[in-house]
Amino acid sequence: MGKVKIAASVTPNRTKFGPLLYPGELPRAVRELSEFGYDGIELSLRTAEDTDLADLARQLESAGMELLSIATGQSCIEDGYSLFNEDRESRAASVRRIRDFIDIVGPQGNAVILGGIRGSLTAPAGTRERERQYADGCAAVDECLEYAQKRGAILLLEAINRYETNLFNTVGSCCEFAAERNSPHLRVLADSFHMNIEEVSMEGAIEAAGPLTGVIHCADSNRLAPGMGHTDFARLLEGCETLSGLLYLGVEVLPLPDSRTCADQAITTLKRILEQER
Ligand code: LER
Ligand code: MN
Repeated sequence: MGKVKIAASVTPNRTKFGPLLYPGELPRAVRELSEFGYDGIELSLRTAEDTDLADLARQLESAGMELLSIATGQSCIEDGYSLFNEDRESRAASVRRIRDFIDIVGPQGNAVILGGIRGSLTAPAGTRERERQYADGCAAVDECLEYAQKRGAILLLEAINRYETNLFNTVGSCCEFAAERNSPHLRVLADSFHMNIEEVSMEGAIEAAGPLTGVIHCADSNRLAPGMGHTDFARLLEGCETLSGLLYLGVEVLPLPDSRTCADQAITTLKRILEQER
């Protein structure tokens, strides 16, 4: 594969979800990220109406950047919608949101992330209700996948740590789910912040996922920009250029001390590592 792309997670919204750069300042995000050499953005949205997407496309084009994916967790955080919700209407609303996002990125073959929008299993463990809830959730994900296949988008199932959800905590569990579907439209998102909590070996998890690895979210151990904590990114990203399914490396970090400092620090760290690998 060619050069590995680098994207930053941004949002037009002032959302409760913390690890996003330039919240509420999209035009500034595009300007500054292109100045630092980012290839694109991962756009975190609550709904498809959150921002003027035609205007954003124009800004990105003139900055030489791409909309590489849409992140979807705000539907759960802000509205309480989730794909594995026991409530049928909540599941249906989640699927509608995902379909809207697929319509935006599908024509370019780009991605929609299934992260926090999965929700959690809430029915008591070991009961028929719990089994039913899991099956209904899987059916909702499959509905999204079927639509992604039709429209050309890629779905990314993200491994998220146990303190946020009880579903798909490890990269391996996401791979298992994806392997059962065996679709080129479903890949796995490996986030270093979550892997640091859940995996025996972070680089081992990525190596085992191999071509199923669609995106790696790069946040340091403290969820700050790579280089601001103690995660060994050189080790984590060794060989990432050979991952045939890798769409980009994502910078999904807390904007501390501020977005500009993080954006600069993250890409400087990641580019230094990628260049050393060549
Ligand atoms: C989203 O990419 C993420 O990493 C999660 O923390 C969302 O719950
Ligand atoms: Mn993430």
